[in-house]
Amino acid sequence: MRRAARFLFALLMGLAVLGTLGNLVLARTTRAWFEHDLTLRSQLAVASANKSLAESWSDSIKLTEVLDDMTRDERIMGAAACSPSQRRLASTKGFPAEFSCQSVLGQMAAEGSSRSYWSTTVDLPAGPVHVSVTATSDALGTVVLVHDLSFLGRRETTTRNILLIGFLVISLGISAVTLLGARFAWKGWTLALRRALSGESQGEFQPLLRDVRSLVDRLAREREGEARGGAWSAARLKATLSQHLQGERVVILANREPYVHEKDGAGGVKVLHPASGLVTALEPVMRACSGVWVAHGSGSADRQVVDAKDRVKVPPGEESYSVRRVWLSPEEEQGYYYGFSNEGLWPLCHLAHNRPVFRAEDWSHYKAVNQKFADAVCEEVDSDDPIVLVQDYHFALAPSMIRQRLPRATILSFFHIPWPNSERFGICPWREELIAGMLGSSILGFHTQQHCNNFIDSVDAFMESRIDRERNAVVQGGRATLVRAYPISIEWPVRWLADAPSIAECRSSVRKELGLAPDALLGVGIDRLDYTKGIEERLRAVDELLTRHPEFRGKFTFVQLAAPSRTKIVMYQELNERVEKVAAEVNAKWASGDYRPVVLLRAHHEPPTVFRYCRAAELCYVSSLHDGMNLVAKEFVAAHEDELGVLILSQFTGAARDLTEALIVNPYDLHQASDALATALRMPEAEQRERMQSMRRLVSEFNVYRWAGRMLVDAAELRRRERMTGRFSHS
Ligand code: ADQ
Repeated sequence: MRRAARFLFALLMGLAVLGTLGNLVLARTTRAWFEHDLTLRSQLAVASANKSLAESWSDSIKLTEVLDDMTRDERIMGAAACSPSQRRLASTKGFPAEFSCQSVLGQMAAEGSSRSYWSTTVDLPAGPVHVSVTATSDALGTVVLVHDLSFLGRRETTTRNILLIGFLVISLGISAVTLLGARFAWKGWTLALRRALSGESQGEFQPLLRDVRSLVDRLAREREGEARGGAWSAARLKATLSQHLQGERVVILANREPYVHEKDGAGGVKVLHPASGLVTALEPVMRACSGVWVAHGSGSADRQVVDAKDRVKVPPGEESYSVRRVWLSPEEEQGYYYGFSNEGLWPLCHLAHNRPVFRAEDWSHYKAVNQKFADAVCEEVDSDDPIVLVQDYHFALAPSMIRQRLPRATILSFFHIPWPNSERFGICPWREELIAGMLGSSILGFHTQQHCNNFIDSVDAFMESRIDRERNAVVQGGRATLVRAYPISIEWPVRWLADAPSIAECRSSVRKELGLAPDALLGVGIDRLDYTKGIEERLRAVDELLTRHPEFRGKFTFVQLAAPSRTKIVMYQELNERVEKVAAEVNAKWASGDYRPVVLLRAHHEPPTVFRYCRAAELCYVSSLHDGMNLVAKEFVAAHEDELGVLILSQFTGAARDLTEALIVNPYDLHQASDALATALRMPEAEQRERMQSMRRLVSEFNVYRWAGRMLVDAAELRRRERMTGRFSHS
């Protein structure tokens, strides 16, 4: 209705402008016509009186009578007879005092007119007049006639009013017709669209409309969910699970276990939280969902604490779900984990310039271990259509293995690392088997759309299958695997921050611990010691900062927490040595007295310590050369409820797509990175606050519960559809 009113208003305005312009043109034209008419009339009047004029030309009284006769027409105000020498011979009473023979004929001469008649229009105080000069036929002189033009004004006003009314009537007519037409057309169009959206009509817009429909559905679902459930939280995830999946038990398959039991060396057992992004993200999800986490039992005391079925209840003291441990022989661990997963797939998927190593025996172990874990999953499920979350590149084959035993399972696989382009992926000798294994999934998730696209391109390049680009799905044997981007995140609020010391306490305790001055400027880096994380480049950027920005020498220290990782692999051992060497070089260059620019803490740290360091630091530099997401960046943001601190983030992390208020850098460009360090250290508090507020808003909203929730809701939707289309026979 508002749209129609706006349209009508615009139409009327348009017509009003048109009307005004038309009126102007018309007024000018009619005036020109009237003036031309008056000139002719004047000539006619003089011509018809020519004889009388000639007879009385020399007698002023008679001449005045003749002129009086000529001015009987009420529109002629007055007339005058002028001699060739511009003298007034006679004139009527009404001849305006403003004119004389001299003035009129003078003006005529000034305009260079040599014709037998001439006319002009003059505005007198009493109104406009038309003045015409006509020569008598026998060249006795000229007659000046002055016509009253005020009637012309009146006539123009009348004409304009009639015209305006006419225009208004026409405008209203046109508007009404247009509105009616538009209404019918809109009605028809919306009806057609509605029919198309509801799937009634077939046509070339169907694919596009299907996309629109699913987007609308999804947005509506999300909006409805947001409205009903508020922000994503553990409670909301739990509620979503029971609402959409009738509280079905979730089984997670991941190589790394969420709790590692280690011998403490004094006959006791300690529990560790592994330094792993996957665990950081999934553990809170499992707390919310309950169920079973199937993982490799890697801790030295893991066997001591499990029951007869290799299960242990966790989290310690707040038991809400089970960990099912699978044991691997050293050969299996070597071949499957260190070999194919971390010397083959890890460098294959990360652009960090390390060659993947593919060994046939590693591949055999990889297949066998995937089968072993798939079997363990099948033992843990409590129905024949369970929901299984398969995690990461260690288990590319498990989805199809699980599906073979449980054809009706809903299998959600998530790759925590990037997927390379098809050309790069093509160097893997077992590329077809890997893809076929992954296509056992119902939904296959990556952090970014780019990784999804790369995967679909790889399928396109190497597999016999149908790619349904409308749904972003791969169809094989009538079964579809949806390929979707689900950017991962951290829990919010972070459990470890609930009773963390204040930021001021963290600042002073960390500085004391590191032997730094209380007002020292502190930067932090927190990673597994992995060549994809760009730790060498990071320490070199610190060196560059001190070289190019001398004011920070003696004041700025960078502390690197580096958890040893995959230490059995030569590449990692070499990295370890290189990082130590770079740290020593930078320190040798810039250390003085108690001051050290780099503190390298090569150890695993429990989450409370990780967060204490995050809170103590002015800046955090994440310099990954390639990273699926990177959760440390989000943890640093979460740690700063004071809204201060600056995040410097590599453009090659998935996180850089979300956290755009970080200082985004190319970690290979040491000048740029060192300038970013300087910018961060000089950044005014107001700017820090602005950036941090915005990043905190994003991380709090797009937290890991949302990540899991969206995947599970998509899974529920898939199950509903499959039940409707008969793939599942029970209701
Ligand atoms: P990771 O490569 O492990 O994860 P990241 O996302 O940064 O990388 O997560 C590391 C986790 O380990 C963080 O929670 C961090 O606090 C912790 N951590 C790091 N160093 C530590 C240390 N020295 N001591 C103790 N804890 C430490 C993979 C992908 C990422 C992706 C995640 C989640 O490589 O790109 O973000 O999975 O999908």
